[in-house]
Amino acid sequence: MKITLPVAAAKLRAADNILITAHVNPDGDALGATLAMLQILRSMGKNAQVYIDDKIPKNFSVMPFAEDIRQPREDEKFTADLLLVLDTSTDRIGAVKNLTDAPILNIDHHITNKGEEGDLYVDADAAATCEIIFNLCNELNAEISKNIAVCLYTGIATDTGFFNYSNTKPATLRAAAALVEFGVEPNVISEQMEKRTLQDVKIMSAALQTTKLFYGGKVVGMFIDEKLYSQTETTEGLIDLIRVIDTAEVAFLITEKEKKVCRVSMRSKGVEVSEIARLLGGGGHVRAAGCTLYKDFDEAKNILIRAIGDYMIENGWMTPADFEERAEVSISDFDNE
Ligand SMILES: [Mn+2]
Repeated sequence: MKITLPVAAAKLRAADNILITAHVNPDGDALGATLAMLQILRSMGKNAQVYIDDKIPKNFSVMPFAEDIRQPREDEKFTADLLLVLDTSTDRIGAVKNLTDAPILNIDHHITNKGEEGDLYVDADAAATCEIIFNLCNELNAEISKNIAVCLYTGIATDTGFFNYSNTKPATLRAAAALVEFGVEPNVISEQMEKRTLQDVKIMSAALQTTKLFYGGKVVGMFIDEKLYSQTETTEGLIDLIRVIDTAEVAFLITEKEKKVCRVSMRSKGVEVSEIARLLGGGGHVRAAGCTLYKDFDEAKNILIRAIGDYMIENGWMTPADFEERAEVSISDFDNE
């Protein structure tokens, strides 16, 4: 059921033991929101704990209280009277589901979240879940410490591509400005998030070599197979290297995380990739979305490219001539020019 922000705040006030979680494959917004809520709820005298069913990418492990995040063990239980699910619908929290049967409070900014389970506060105009949590602080009369501000700023900055994407609204920048007044140093956060090992920079180069154009260049894709994935610390930011290609309306990154588990990220300049992701069992935002295909890598690639093409032709984003032009052009084809 959909609820308002004041009702969400009342539910948090009424609970004493709160389990906080976010989606698997956590990003800066998921971690910023959970770690900010951990501090806010503890400052209100609550017993709060963050569980995430995944490992925490190295760049985010510098966030305040990141060391407090637990990964659920098999058969583990957590006594809670509220399960707070942030930055995702309730079906992407992995084994955290098994930790408790507590009622669910879901706070999210994904347009595809329909609130199938528990109480949902969703604001699809918010650039990040962290922007919603910033507003929730007002509802809760919670003081924003520097550590809380750092978490919230990191989430807003990473979900907006450091205030580059179309989800950056006046309210987003006002929230960010307030967080800087609470002590955030934007350059420090940028440096932490941009940091890469030499190995990862080399992986970027290898990943770029896999780039291919489809449908007359309207779609561009990058392909990380299991071998390449096993050498990389993070695939964060890889899609940004190709979404800038001038002809591309849609950019995608497909990563074979293990056999028959292929993670897809999509970005667009306007095409509703949230719809394409939804058709493939995922979700997200209009211009940034993703899904997981439980297929062999080659089959997953074909399904994805076909689904993007079908959606774009049905919705007027490409002509039949573009669609016919399935010939792939690869960056490596230009190597010896
Ligand atoms: Mn988010």
